[in-house]
Amino acid sequence: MEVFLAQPRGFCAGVVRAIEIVERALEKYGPPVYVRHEIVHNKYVVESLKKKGAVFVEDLSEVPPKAVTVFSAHGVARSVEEEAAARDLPVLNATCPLVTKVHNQGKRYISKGRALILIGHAGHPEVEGTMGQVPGPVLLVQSVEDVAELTLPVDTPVAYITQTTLSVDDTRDIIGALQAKFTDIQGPDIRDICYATQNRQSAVRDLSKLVDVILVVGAANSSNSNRLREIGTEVGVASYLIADGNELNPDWLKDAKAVGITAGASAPEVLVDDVIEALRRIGPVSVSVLPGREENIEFRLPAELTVG
Ligand code: 2E4
Ligand code: SF4
Repeated sequence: MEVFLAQPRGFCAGVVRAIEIVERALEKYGPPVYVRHEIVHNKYVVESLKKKGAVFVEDLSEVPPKAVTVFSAHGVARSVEEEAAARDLPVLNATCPLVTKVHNQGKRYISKGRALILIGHAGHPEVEGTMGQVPGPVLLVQSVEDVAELTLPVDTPVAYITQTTLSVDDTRDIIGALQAKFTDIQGPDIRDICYATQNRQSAVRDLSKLVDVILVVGAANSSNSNRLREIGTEVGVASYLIADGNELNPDWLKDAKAVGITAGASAPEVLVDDVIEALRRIGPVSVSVLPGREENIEFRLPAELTVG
């Protein structure tokens, strides 16, 4: 069986930074370090950090007084920041800088008096964070159908922002529907969707041309990983989202000569290796990495973790 690995795949700069913030906080302050929400959506990452002394909570009420607290890469609402400040908790903010950029764009549009539309998935922590960061009402749209249902007068000055991990194609359609509906609309170009999301989506498209089956390594609650699986399915290749090699079902590979593997932005490369090992237990495999786009983006750590 031939195995092709998509390029790029796996960790993005925001995930590398978020995990490093927790690791450095553990080194600098000693365990326990509290993390609000999974630092990134991956069980393996979370369990590894738990072993080093990180404690994961969903609500700040679970954090004891004075405990070092990290906000996850997905960002938080202002109410969460305010609660941490009111309790005087020492906070390290691991929100990806590209998520923060969206928050800032949203705040700018609201300050200019525009009605704000967020394109994103209801209930996702990044969406909850973004909606809770902008000082004003936010209309959430998830589909072209949702745009048709917006009841704002069409000449209302509006602006849109997006979740960072959306399908580039679906988002282009939703933006198109918004632009067709509203006469005074502003928002970022589609190319402003996070670089890592775009690169992984175009890499899985390239991969799909060569393979009979696509395995996406990533967690079920990872938005960007789900989008990669969807793209595979949309172009007609049987595609499965799996956490690791244990979830590989040999039946999927019965007629497959070539298998493609990619990984979501929150999935570590050891899990890709684990899937390749699981394939080897089924039969001999030869692995090649596709040529793809090189990424050399790095984000700076918070200052308190780089000095002393
Ligand atoms: C923050 C923003 O948002 P998603 O569910 O894809 O998060 P995940 O933790 O899987 O990936 C990292 C990440 C975090 C991506 N964008
Ligand atoms: Fe940041 Fe993009 Fe990675 Fe999300 S996928 S953490 S926005 S770099």
